[in-house]
Amino acid sequence: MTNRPAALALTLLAGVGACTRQNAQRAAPPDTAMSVVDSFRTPESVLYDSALDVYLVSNINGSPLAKDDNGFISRVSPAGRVELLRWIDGGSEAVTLNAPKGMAIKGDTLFVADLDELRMFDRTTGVPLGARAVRSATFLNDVAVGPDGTVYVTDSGLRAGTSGLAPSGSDAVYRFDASGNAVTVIRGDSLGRPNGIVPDETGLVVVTFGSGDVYHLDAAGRRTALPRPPAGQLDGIVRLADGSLLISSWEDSSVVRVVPPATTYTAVVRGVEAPADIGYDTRRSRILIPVFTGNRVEIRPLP
Ligand SMILES: [Ca+2]
Ligand SMILES: [Ca+2]
Repeated sequence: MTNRPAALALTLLAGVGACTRQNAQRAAPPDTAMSVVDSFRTPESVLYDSALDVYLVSNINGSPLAKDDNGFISRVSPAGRVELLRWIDGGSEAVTLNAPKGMAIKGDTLFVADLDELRMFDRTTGVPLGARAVRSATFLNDVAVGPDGTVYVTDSGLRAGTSGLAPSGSDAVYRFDASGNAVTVIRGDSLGRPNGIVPDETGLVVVTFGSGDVYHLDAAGRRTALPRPPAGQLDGIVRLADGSLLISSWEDSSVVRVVPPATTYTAVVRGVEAPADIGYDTRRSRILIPVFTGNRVEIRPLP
């Protein structure tokens, strides 16, 4: 492994729905579907930092449960170039990063969910800024920042089982108080393995991996069911400027869109396996899809 900016193999697709990749080294037109192919290692999340105009990719590297301190975060340019594969690197002495998943930015701080800790880094330099422990958590998954600055994190409630992941019973959504302590918003096995979250004016919208549900949570932890996508194993959620929601589903390898108050979901991306915590490039209207089992990031224009 290297810390040098990595060369990029860009593969252009003939079209959004095309399956045949054509070998091409030339730069992609901005609206052409493309995939960034490089040395990602179990990428879980892509976050667009709109101020720095860069894509950040969290790499679990190994088991999603292992405290192996080999996780890393990559910087990718909107042109599809991996600028720094191991920008923040668990392999370095100064950084602890085990199985990084969801990310969020507040001010100059990048927050990263990492099993039972919320890690903080300088958004620009990647320098570590400490961590906040969530003692009862087993599988912290997504991070979001509310309009009042409150930082939230989900625990998907998973642990190692005899054949893969098994429920740990720790399903929860936490917020952090002014002292940085985790405070339970809601906790319990009925949460359905909460995964991606996106804030709104009154709380959060949560998507679940276990039950395939979408629900709203208010600050007091009250749940309101929202329309369910046609398929489950939900991972990432993004809200667009028009209020519509993009949600990724492992079950049918898709990203779907709903425009509330409408309740019907429309597929905007199909045929991308294991689409984990999606991001959105607001400048170019692109969906950024970490392919969890494919060690790559797909960049697709919003149709
Ligand atoms: Ca790891
Ligand atoms: Ca996730």
